[in-house]
Amino acid sequence: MDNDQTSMVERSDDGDRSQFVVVANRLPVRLDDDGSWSLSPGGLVSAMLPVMRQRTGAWVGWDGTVDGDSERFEFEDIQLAVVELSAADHDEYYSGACNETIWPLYHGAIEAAQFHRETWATYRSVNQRFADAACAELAEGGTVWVHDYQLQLVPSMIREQRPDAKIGYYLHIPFPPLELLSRLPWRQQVLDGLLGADVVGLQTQADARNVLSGVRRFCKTDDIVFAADGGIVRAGHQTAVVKSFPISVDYHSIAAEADTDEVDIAVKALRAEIGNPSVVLLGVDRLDYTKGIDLRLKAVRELLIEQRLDPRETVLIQVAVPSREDVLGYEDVRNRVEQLVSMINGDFGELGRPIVQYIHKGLPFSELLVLYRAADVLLVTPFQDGMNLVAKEYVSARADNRGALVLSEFAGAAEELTDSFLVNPYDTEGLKDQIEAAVRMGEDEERERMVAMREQVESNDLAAWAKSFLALLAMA
Ligand code: GDG
Repeated sequence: MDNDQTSMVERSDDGDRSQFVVVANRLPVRLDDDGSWSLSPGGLVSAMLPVMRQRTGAWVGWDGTVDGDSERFEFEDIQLAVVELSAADHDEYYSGACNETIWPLYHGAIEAAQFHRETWATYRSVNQRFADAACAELAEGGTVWVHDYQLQLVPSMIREQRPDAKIGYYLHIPFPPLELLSRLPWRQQVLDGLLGADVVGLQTQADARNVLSGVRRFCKTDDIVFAADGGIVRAGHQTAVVKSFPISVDYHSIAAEADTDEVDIAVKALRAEIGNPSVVLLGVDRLDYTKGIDLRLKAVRELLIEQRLDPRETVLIQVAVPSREDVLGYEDVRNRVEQLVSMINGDFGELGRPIVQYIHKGLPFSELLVLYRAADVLLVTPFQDGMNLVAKEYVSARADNRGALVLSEFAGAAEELTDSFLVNPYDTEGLKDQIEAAVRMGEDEERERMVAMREQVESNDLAAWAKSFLALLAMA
């Protein structure tokens, strides 16, 4: 991580307050049943924890408990400041406004988005509490970095209280095009909320353009300048830079961790355990309807039916991490996925030898690395996805330059990983063709594609992402 950033992230003499504060819905840790804290899974934590480990500062967020009474505490030298949620906040802000309104709308409305004035009122009030907690942590003239779709109103709420602060905002999911954004009754509030930041970061250039189109259509501004990867908005005394910063992974640490004798031994043992098939396909996702898990199972099933994949030589490992089980749409996708798993195994498996090895739980990251190294083809087929870090982790882990990536055009990663097998996940025939092409390609092509993708991720890794965002924010 860049050393010249450290001056602005030192813990200050300003009482207990910090020069660098991250604000996200969730803290990087969760409370386990036995009362201990462990890392909470998901893309935002995977990305931000290494960034925080390189600096001193505070992280403001919810600890995952409802009606809890956690206080401020320290984890791996990070000051954690807890924002409490009541049962009503959880239902209305988290399950309701965040995950039944914004999440589906911003992911292309593949599930119907719900619009309820009551849940939106709670979204506002909870955002205000996060903003207040952030201001309480932030030292005079400090930098605050607000994250993700749960906290879109927080930048302007901080700006109101703390004109001295440098405020950054980063959205981890896609930002919708005008025709979808327009449906949101609170679209102007959201955009005004974001424009409280000095820098508004998005995953892709398309997302940055969508924000600017929304601002042009719905906000009062003095001036908007458009550039290739974003633009600048001026309104009154406030200037916001809106720009794409494709998020990434810690390439070198993943590459090193995946390239050891222990991992080699574990990979051989795993492949032997599943019957040494010639083709190992892999999916790793939160069990979310945006990820297209059902779609890839359907494609694999048809390839087996059409004898384009040999059931004696094919295994698909699907890790589906439980997620948001009480939110609308999640039980349905779980049912669809599990029905397809049963159909494939029932029709094509043998006793003791299922085709789909389905794991409905989170695994330690060290085990994910073994899966990444063991898989001939990774299937990443979301209908819509901000970036998809799993794709970049897989590429980083393949120090052997082997393996292939089937990647949805609608994942942010598709803007960068152009040597993958790109697919339109809505096109089942196209998806089947690309899976088959990835399975059948020769070794030279496999190496060529993997080397190119690894170079891409190596030169645009997580450190580069954080550095470029914070450098621009420092100039604000
Ligand atoms: C959001 C956006 C965007 C997964 N299973 C296990 C596990 N994981 C880790 C992976 C990866 C992360 O979770 C998943 O990240 P993704 O990017 O694939 O997806 P989301 O959780 O939806 O993340 C996404 C991201 O934010 C970052 O901006 O890319 O578009 O939706 O790091 O390794 N980790 C462990 N066990 C598991 O079983 N330990």
